[in-house]
Amino acid sequence: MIRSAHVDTFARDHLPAPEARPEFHFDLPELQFPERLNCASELLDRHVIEGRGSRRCVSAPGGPSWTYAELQQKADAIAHVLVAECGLVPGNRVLLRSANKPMLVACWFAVVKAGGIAVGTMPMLRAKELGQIVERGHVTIALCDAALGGELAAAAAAQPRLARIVHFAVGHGAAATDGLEARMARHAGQPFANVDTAADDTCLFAFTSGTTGQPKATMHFHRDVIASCLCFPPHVLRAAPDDVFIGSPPLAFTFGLGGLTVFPMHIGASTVLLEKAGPPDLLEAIAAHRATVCFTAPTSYRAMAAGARERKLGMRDGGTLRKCVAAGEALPAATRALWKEATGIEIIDGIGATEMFHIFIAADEAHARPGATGVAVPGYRARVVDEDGNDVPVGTIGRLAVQGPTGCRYLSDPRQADYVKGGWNYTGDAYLQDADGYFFYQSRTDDMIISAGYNIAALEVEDVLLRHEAVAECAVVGAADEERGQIVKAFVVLRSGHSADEAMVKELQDFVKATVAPYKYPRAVEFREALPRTETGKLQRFRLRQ
Ligand code: 3UK
Repeated sequence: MIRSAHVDTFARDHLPAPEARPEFHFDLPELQFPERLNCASELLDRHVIEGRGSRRCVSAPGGPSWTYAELQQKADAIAHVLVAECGLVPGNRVLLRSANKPMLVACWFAVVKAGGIAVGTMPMLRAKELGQIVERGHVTIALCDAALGGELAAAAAAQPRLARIVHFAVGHGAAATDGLEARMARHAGQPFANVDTAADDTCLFAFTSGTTGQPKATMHFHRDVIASCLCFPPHVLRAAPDDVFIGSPPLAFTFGLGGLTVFPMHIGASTVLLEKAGPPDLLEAIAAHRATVCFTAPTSYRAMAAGARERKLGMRDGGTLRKCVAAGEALPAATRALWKEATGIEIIDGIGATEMFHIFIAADEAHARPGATGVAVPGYRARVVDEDGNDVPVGTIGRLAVQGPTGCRYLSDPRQADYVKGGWNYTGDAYLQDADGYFFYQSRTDDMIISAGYNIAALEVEDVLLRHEAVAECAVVGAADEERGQIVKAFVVLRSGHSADEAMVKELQDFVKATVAPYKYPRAVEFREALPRTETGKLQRFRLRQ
């Protein structure tokens, strides 16, 4: 066994048992890793050593703009604070609490450099959820934006384990002398020697965004982070060092950590972090920062389309934007078409998962097919299988199973056995594969609607509804029905200027019947002001079903 650098062995002690782990594959020649690897050295220090220290690395509107060398200095100073003042030893968990901003990136690197385990948390979480994370992850130290200190303080009051909280962006006054920046100043200019971690030492816990309730902690190694950088980014995204990345997912979500920090930094590119990244903010920031690569959710592209056209954001129209990645939920063909019209850009759809760290099935611009997610990303393999794990015939709906250089490791959780079976990772998605090998998303395995014996994919009905001019957003679920078992029920958010009345219900039902097989039409339509979403932008269908 490889010698771990972890003095605190909590993570290693709570890995899934060997027989419960997925199989890992390192077939690509570039996926051969040395025994010792600290991913911060690869992503940050390497650029400074190789003479790229003066390149722009991370910036924020109205906030700082740091080069690689500057980020390294900040991260090194924070690493010294963690070790010398907070008593961190390798393997300790450090909770990070902040909106997306450069200081959060510096804190993440500090933890990883020091051999700690970074535990990202979504800014919207409250004391109760933060407490669960502290408890499950045995978290002892936190670095927290002062603006978000209240809920964490409340969590800490109930969790004596969390003994050290250091705040940043405290502002002036007495409290500031205790703040992270004042502490960093005491270590300014002292390089930090990264802890010589094993490639299979855990460097982060990512909590699943949980559309169903109880969060699970996934564990990722230093090696996993770099492996992810070597699959989707070079083979599908193909961004370049001059690209400027931007987007909306929180860095506590691996979609955001990859797309907005780890991927750009792996190639020496730069990233723009937004504290607020709703569609209007993101549009504005793309223009202001001349961003070229965007990572956000399908709904966000839909909401930005009109504005993107007006502002001429696409390269076709003289703007800078050239690559757009959508993930987190299925990309409706209607949204792909709308964005292409508005910007000239073919969206790169990709399915990823917290358990897998990042995207494992995708298609680049040249290979995109409406309605399909894509094919297995080089480095990964994917199959559609039945209940027993056998391949189903082409064109048949089944369960998606994947393997690659990354995979699911829940921190001591019996649900490991639900996600990993026979060495394969089961994402919980129903897919079909066509004769060309393309994977078509159908639904979560638990939200296929079965109505009077018909299998109806919610996504297909949503895609039709989204093509109606009155529909801003929609969600389709199965509602219990005595006669049919389930009926198709649509929750619809109308665009302004349309009235939520019986005539509209009829119009939308007729519209669906006229576009797809009539048995798929929503027998129930309910109008809403907004749809329930997680902080990662994922629709909470279970809340609509209740
Ligand atoms: C769904 C998609 C259809 C799917 C994620 C990119 O979403 C991410 O991670 P989560 O753990 O959720 C995983 C689940 O979300 N999903 C994600 N992308 C797609 N469904 N088409 C897609 N393109 O149900 C999957 O099992 O929150 C996405 C990168 C990193 C991530 N963590």
